[in-house]
Amino acid sequence: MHQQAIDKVNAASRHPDAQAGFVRQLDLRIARHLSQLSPAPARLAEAARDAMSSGKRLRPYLLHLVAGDAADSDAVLDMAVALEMVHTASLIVDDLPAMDNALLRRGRPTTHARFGEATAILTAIGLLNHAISIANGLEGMDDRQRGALVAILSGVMGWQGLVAGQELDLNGFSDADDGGDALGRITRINALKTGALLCAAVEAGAILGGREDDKRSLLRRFGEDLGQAFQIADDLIDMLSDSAATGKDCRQDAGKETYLAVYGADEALRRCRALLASADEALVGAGLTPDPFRSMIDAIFTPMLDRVPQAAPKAGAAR
Ligand code: GRG
Repeated sequence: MHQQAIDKVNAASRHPDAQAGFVRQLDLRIARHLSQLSPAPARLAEAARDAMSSGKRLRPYLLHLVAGDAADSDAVLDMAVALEMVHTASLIVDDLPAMDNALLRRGRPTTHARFGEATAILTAIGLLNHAISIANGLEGMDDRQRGALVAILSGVMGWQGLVAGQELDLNGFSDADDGGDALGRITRINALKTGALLCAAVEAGAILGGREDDKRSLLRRFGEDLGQAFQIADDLIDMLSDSAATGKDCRQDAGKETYLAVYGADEALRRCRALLASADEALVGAGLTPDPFRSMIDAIFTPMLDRVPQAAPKAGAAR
């Protein structure tokens, strides 16, 4: 029933060869980690495997690229699995009836639709826990580096990351939160719910790849700009595309204060391109070879923006 949607999502991802090779390796590593869940109940393990079985793998690939010389190390692959587990847990929770109440994700029934709400919640908690234990067990580094990677993962899940972004996205800012004007509020929510995990991937890659400290702030700007651009593109397809094309429920943002809702589609597209140009500039400034990042960004953004039924500019046109 959902095969058509899966095929469309996979085709739309258009992984360039290098990215496809990494994703194959990553999927094997994910399968290895999820085959070691015993004595977890079989149904819970099946739900975890089902939830983790697809996706564009953007955060793992970012980590791999930023890690440079260490890109193919065991530590990078394991940390990539941990990041994807956190991301997948956040999608499972986001889809729950108490949140977006979505039935389709990654071209498949959402975890609660297939396994029930209770198992979906337990699967998400299990994945978060597993991610931390992977980071705790990383080999080939000193305790300080391992501690920093654990701190990145636990930080991005919590009060300063996904949990905070989701609360503000669903329930808005209270007077005590001081969200500022509409642009300030939108930027903050997007930074927390989307940018934080992309920044976590970039920062973890910088640690694992031994990138110099003086490059870190430019790399952070790269992650932040990419996160803002990604959320605007996601909002565009949520509003203007459909679930047959995206593999997930659309119109989830109706009534929310998004960049698209406040400024309109043309301005959202312009802003998305400007952010991608700024991200590219930061990457070059940080001294990283930009070509594989550009291929990745084109592969992710062009199909997203192409789904917008307007004269959507190509992602690369910003450079
Ligand atoms: C359980 C850690 C945890 C947090 C709970 C639910 C929640 C708080 C946060 C979710 C925030 C959220 C869903 C942000 C949207 C991020 C986003 C644009 C996701 C889509 O990412 P893609 O397109 O998805 O990379 P795939 O499926 O390709 O991996």
